[in-house]
Parts: sequence; structure tokens; C-alpha cells
Amino acid sequence: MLLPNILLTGTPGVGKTTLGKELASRSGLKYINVGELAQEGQLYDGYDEEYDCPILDEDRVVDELENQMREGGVIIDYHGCDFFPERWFQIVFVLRTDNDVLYKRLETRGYSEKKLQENIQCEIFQVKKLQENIQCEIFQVLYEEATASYKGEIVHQLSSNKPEELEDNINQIMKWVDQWVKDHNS
Ligand code: DAT
Repeated sequence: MLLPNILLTGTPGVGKTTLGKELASRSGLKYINVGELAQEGQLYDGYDEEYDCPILDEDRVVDELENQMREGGVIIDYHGCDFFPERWFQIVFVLRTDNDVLYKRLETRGYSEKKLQENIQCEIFQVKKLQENIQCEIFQVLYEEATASYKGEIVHQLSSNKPEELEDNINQIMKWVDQWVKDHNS
């Protein structure tokens, strides 16, 4: 059976992981968090002294994922999207969150990560990074990166402020997946 690949992107904290995992459990598609994949495989290329975190080795990430992406049925979660091959994805969702909501989420996450001392992805650890992520959302950096990297008609923005919106987004994507599967397997 042919299955689509879905990209979930957006600024850290917008809800990619929450949506991706829930979508995977309801649709049966496979969820892959690129940050975790890089951490597990140490897919890094050097170290960013300014941000005190390792630099993603984009080529190795792409190599690592290639076979699974070719098979299809994968949901990719990452706060970047310009280094993935365009042919990988049949649809791209850019999650968006209002600044005040996002600020609170990142602040809460920053505190808990500090407490746990598990500096996994270095996305939002420092105050500086928190502010940059807010700026990133204000200037729609990920939306622009997505529209520059993929055909406009497959890129969709999803509002991700409230639990009801999460539910709406899941339902909307599930419908799209069902239709895609019907269209490509008959
Ligand atoms: P990301 O993977 O984009 O970094 P996440 O899935 O870890 O984001 O979500 C960050 C926090 O926000 C987490 O505590 C769950 C919460 N959250 C996600 N989507 C939400 C929504 N639509 N409404 C309310 N809270 C949400």
C-alpha cells in the first residue's frame, strides 16, 4: 500500500511533537523526531560555541532517513526544513502559535529542562534562545523556509494555540491522509 510522508515544521514549542505523536497513533503512520534521531545517532558536525550545542549534520540525517522516506508513511518533526529533499513530502504543515502563548510554553519548558539538566536539543535552553525563537515565530521564519523549499500548494499553516485546535488539526490531517490513501491505492 502506498502511504504519504508528512512534514511537521515550525518554531520550537508550537506543538509539532504533540501533534505528530497523536497523529501517528491514530493513523498508523510512523513518527520520527529529527532532533531525537540526531541525538541517538550522534548525527552532528561540530559544535556551536555561541549556543553551546552541537550542530546538526544535515547530510547524515538525510542519509539516515532516505530508505524509510522512500517507503512512505512517515511523519517528520523538525524545526527546520530546507535540507530535506523536496521529493520526500506529499504535504507540509507549518504550525503557528501566538507570541504570548508560545512565550509561556517555552519559558515553562526552559525551566523544566534546566531542572532536569537534560540539555537534549539545545533549542530553547538559554534566555537568548528563547527570545530568538519568539522572533523566529514573529517573522514567520519557518513558514518562509517551507514555502521557499516546497511547492506552495502543499504547504499549509495550522494554528496551534489551544487543545481544541490540536484536535481540529488532527482531524483535518486524518481526513487528508484517508483521501490520499484512497486516491493512490485504487
Ligand atoms: P514542539 O515539538 O513544536 O517543540 P511540543 O509538542 O513539545 O512542541 O509542545 C510544546 C508544549 O505545548 C507542550 O507542553 C504541549 C503544548 N501544546 C502543544 N500543542 C498544543 C495546543 N494545540 N494547545 C495547547 N497546548 C499545546
